[in-house]
Amino acid sequence: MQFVHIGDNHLGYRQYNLDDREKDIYDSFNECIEKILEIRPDFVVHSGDLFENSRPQIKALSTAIRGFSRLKENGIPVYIVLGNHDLPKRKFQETPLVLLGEYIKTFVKREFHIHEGVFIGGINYHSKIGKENLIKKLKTLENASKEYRKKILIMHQGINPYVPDYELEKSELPEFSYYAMGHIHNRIIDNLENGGVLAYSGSTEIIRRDEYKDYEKNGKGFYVVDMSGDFDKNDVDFIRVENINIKCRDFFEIFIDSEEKFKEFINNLSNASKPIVHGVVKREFGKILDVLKDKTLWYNIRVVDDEEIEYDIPEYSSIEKLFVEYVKNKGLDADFVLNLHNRLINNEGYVEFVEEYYSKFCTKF
Ligand SMILES: [Mn+2]
Repeated sequence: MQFVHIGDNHLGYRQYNLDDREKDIYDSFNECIEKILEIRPDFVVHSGDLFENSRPQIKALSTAIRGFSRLKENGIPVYIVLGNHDLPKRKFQETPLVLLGEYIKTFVKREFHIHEGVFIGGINYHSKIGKENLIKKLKTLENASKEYRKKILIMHQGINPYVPDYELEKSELPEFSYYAMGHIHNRIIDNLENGGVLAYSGSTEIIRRDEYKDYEKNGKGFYVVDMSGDFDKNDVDFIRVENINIKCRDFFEIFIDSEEKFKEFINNLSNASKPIVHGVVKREFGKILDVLKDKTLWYNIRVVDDEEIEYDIPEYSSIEKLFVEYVKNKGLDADFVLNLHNRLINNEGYVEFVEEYYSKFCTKF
């Protein structure tokens, strides 16, 4: 028995407000669908954030519909949960997944599905405020899955210790054979003490610039999970997870303070695919901007004078960690503050986000 684990496609996302980046995101999704059709798995589990937001563009919708209908034509069912991005922000809204109803199996009206003897449980995204409900659902799935040997749990959550900001502890997870996780965009595979395999398949394109490092190291795409065999308790070690990789847009982080580095960078810029370039350049190499105009899709360069040269590019992940710690020390909800901050700088859905947050405290809002 073999299945595909995919998630975090963020269809509709427009990085730097560029048409090309919106298209990159669709292309990477389509490439994944092609590869899944070649592999012909028994089914697909999708761990959420199919869409960038709960009111996706028509192009995002039609891309999803086309992709999933092709899987259906080929007899490959898709089991999918909602991520924080595709979850509706208002009470009476419907999720965009209702338009895909024909092609997918969700966990909106039921907690689990059985696919040829395999238990597939799914839980839509829960924010920290919904923690109690999340734990209750885990308990329900734990009880319902007791009699099954092969059991998959699909979730879209941050888990401690994989991210600094999380909703769930690793120790709070009930026993499953495979945890198909979404939310963290880097790839993570962890063999748990209970014998299960916990895996984040990562995003299918570079949604945030700091994901490029993981893309270089671990690739992006999806997993093919092999759970063949009898699968009595001693067998769970034999879950095999294989990376299937696709090509994403290149992101370069540059620091140019010598003729050598300047030449090396210029030579490496290929004409074929235009990268995105961030970085710092010493003023005497400012002419690099003319090259970047033609040869990159987008760039953001800081030109510095000699006395500023000590500039060190800190890792985004550690800045985020520091920020979360700072906010937590102030006694604030770090999840809310971080999320609001991101929405404000990206100018997306912050009014709805705040309304949703407060509606949880004031029922008459
Ligand atoms: Mn995501």
